[in-house]
Amino acid sequence: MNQNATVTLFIPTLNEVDGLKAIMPHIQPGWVDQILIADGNSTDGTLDYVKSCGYEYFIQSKKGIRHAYIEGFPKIRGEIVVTFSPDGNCITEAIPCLIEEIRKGYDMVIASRYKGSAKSDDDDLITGFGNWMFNTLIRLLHGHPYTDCMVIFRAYRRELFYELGLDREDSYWQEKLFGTVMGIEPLLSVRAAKMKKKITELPFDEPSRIAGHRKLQIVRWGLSYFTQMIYEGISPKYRA
Ligand SMILES: Nc1nc2c(ncn2[C@@H]2O[C@H](COP(=O)(O)OP(=O)(O)OP(=O)(O)O)[C@@H](O)[C@H]2O)c(=O)[nH]1
Ligand SMILES: [Mg+2]
Repeated sequence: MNQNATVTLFIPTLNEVDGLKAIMPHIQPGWVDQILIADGNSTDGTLDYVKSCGYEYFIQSKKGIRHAYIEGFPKIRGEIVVTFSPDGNCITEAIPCLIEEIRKGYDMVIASRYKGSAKSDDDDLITGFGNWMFNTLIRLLHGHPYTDCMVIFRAYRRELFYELGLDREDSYWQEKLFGTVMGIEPLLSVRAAKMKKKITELPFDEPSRIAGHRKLQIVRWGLSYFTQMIYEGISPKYRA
């Protein structure tokens, strides 16, 4: 990846107007080449705010967080994508640091809430344990020592999304067993590890959510991701 590689900041939103208002002014326009808001049909004024700021946006047609990505990726013009949650969980100053690592040649860099002295004020015992368990599974099954395989805040080469088959419906069959729609980050992490991609993590704290509501479905997602991790452990696909 060259020094001039272009960057898209990809921001999924679902009823996140208060977070957006607080966080977006801290993002310096010069950091990225495109800001793309992927909205999941918000009803709290998120879109009014997005439009008033003139941000590029689209409204996803299928429900569920991963469809924001699958429908959004063809609209991403940057060669590097930074995925960002505008709910107060992601420290904006980390954005240029993540981009710099990809420009150095990494395929993916994660803003880890658990590397070194970094800490999360947002995770609770259950989500913290889930993250630790999935990191441990990936380390045991594929040898990659993630400290934070679940977090949304990360940067990667845009093409990695396609190279790892994250755009494919059949990559997420586990969700049907549990009646939900999964996110993409755990699969991105595990397949990047299986494919021996060049991955790094930088320590960044995760402050608490500043407003709005958590959309995470702990039980359904936990079960879906667990099934997905075990399946990826035995599947020969997407393995270097
Ligand atoms: N477009 C879209 N965005 C979503 C959807 N669900 C959540 N989001 C947004 O994605 C970002 C991350 O949300 P989640 O991964 O659900 O995390 P959270 O609700 O903040 O939960 P925690 O961070 O674990 O407390 C937030 O900006 C949400 O508004 C969805 O279905 N579609
Ligand atoms: Mg959050």
